[in-house]
Amino acid sequence: MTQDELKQAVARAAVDYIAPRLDSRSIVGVGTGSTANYFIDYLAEYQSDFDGAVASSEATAERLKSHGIPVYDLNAVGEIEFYVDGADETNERLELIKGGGGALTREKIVAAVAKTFICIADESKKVDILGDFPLPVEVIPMARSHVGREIVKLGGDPVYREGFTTDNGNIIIDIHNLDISRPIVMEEKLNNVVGIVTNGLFARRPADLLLLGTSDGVRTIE
Ligand code: ABF
Repeated sequence: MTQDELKQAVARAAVDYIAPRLDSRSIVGVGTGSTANYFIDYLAEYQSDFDGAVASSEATAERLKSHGIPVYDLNAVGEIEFYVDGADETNERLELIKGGGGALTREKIVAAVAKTFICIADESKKVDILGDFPLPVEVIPMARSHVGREIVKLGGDPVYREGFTTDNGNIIIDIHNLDISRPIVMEEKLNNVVGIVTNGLFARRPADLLLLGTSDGVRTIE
């Protein structure tokens, strides 16, 4: 199977998992990226079975609306039962690196609100130790140099993502060669750097369920 077919398989598996658990008041949190896009397309088949969605990016909001799925502001909804999103890397404990697409801040907010966070990923994303994928951090533009220096103190190599502005009007720095052998500790250290809005480690709040696309089928890990 191609990587794209694996993404489609996990997106389909996520819809199969949540569809029977939705009712007319349910709000679904929806992530960003190519795997999440397949999820949106399959979720649209069930749009009469739930109320609407909260989107983790402008791009996702547009795609949901193009299918006729109502998109709500997070502040206008009560509970989010499920948040479904992809990842750039996952380890066995379902701690993740996210933010390759630059939507990490809104993704982390929706994940924090959701009762169940379902991560959908093809097997290329599964690693023993996080960190081969450069860790994205969203940064207030005026703090760029300061944050870069703090990242060097933490042992990483900061690389400014040229020509990219987040949905929140900020910049992204990708951290290369960072030791993420203790993901929660590193997430908290980065949380303490003034000027970083959000870092792409999802370890304090990992996924609850991972649907991993492999050539032998979709593996469920919890
Ligand atoms: C988002 O999309 C991310 O946080 C991650 O950066 C990315 C994964 O992309 P894809 O599904 O296209 O591989 O979920």
